[in-house]
Amino acid sequence: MSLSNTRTLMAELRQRMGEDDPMPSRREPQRIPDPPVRVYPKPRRPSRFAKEAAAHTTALVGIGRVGTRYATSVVLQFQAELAVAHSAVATVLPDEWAAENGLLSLNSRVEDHRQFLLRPDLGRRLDEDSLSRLREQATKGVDIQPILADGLSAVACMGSGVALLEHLTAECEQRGWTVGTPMCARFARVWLEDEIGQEVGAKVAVILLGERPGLGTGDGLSAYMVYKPEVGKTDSDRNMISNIHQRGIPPPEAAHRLALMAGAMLEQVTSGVTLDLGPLTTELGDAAGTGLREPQVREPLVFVGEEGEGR
Ligand code: B12
Repeated sequence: MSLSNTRTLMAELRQRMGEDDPMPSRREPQRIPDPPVRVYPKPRRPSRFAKEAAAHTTALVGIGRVGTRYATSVVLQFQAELAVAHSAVATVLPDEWAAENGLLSLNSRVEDHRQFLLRPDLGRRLDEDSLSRLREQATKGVDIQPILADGLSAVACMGSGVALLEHLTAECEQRGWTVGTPMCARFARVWLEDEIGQEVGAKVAVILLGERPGLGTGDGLSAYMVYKPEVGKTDSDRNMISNIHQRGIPPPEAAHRLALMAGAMLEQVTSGVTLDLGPLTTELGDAAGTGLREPQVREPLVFVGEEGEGR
C-alpha cells in the first residue's frame, strides 16, 4: 500500500471518529543565536586581604580567577614552575663537586639517577668504597656530624649547601662543640645520616639535603637531625627544618635554629618525638620571626602581554 493511500485512509478514519484534525504543519526550525565573541566573564580583582597575604609568600594564594578557572597567566606560570621543579629533581650532582668544595666525597649504594628515584633503600646506605673512605679519613667521636647531600635537589645542594654547612659549623663551634669532617654524600636519602653518624661515633648527626622541589622552590634545603645516630633509627627519632633558601629560612637563620635544636638534643640526650622543644619556643620563635615575613616576590617566569591582559 502506497503512503498516499495510508494518508487517505487515516484522514477518513479521523473523520469517521468525528475529528477532522489535519496533521500539524511543519514548523520552521528555531534560529540558534550566534555565540557571543567573549564567553568568559571579566577577571575578578583579588581582595585586599588576598593581596596582602600574597605579598608575604611565594605560595599560590591571592592569584584571582576567571569564572571558575585560573587566569591564563597563572596557568602558564604554574607550568613554568613545574618545569623548574622537574629539572631540579633531574639534576645530578657532578662527581667531582664534593672534592672541588673541599668536602669528603661519599656515595650511597645507588649507581645512577634513575635508580636513585626508584630505590630509596639504596640511598640510605653507603657503598663499600665510601665506607672505607669514611673510616680512614673522618674524625671520630665528635659532638655534631653535619653531612651535606644532594637529596631530591642537587640544585639546592650546589646553591646554598656550602653556606648552610659553614654557618652551622660556626654556630656549633661557638658553643664549644666538636664538629665532624665536612663531607658531602651523593644520591643520598635522609637515613644515610644514621650509618655515617654511627661510623664516626657522633652524638648528633644532621643531614643537609635538597628537599623535594615544590612550585617556586626548586632550591630548598632541609635539615634532618638525630641524636645518637645508628642504623635502624626511624623518622620518629628525628627532628627537621625545611624550606631553607633565600626566600624561606635563609641559611644563617636556619643554622642558628639547628644549633638550638642540637643543644636541646645534647642536653636531653634524645631526639624526635621524645625531645621537648617547649623551653625553646621563644628562642625558636624569635629566631624564625613570629610576625609577618618581609614582602616576598614571586619571580614571574612567563609574561602574557600587558599587566592584566590575557587573564
Ligand atoms: C615527601 C614528604 C613526606 C612523605 C614522605 C614519603 C617518602 N618516602 O618520601 C610523607 C607523605 C609520607 C610524609 C609524611 C609526613 N610528613 Co612530610 N614531607 C614531605 C616533603 C613534601 C618532602 C620531604 C623531602 O623532600 N625529603 C627529602 C628526601 C631526600 O628525603 P627521603 O629520605 O627521600 O624521604 C624521607 C623524608 O622525606 C622523611 N620525612 C617526610 N616527612 C617528614 C617529617 C618529619 C618530621 C621527619 C622527621 C621526616 C620526614 O620521610 C622519608 C622517609 O624517611 C616535606 C616538605 C618539604 N618541602 O620538605 C614534608 C615535611 C617534611 N613533612 C612534614 C610532616 C609534619 C610530616 C608528618 C609528621 C605528617 C603527619 N602528621 O603524619 C609525616 C611523618 C612521616 C615520617 N616519615 O615519619 C613537615 C615537617 C615539619 C617539621 N619541621 O617537623 C614537612 C616540612 C611539611 C610541612 N611543611 O609541614 N612526608
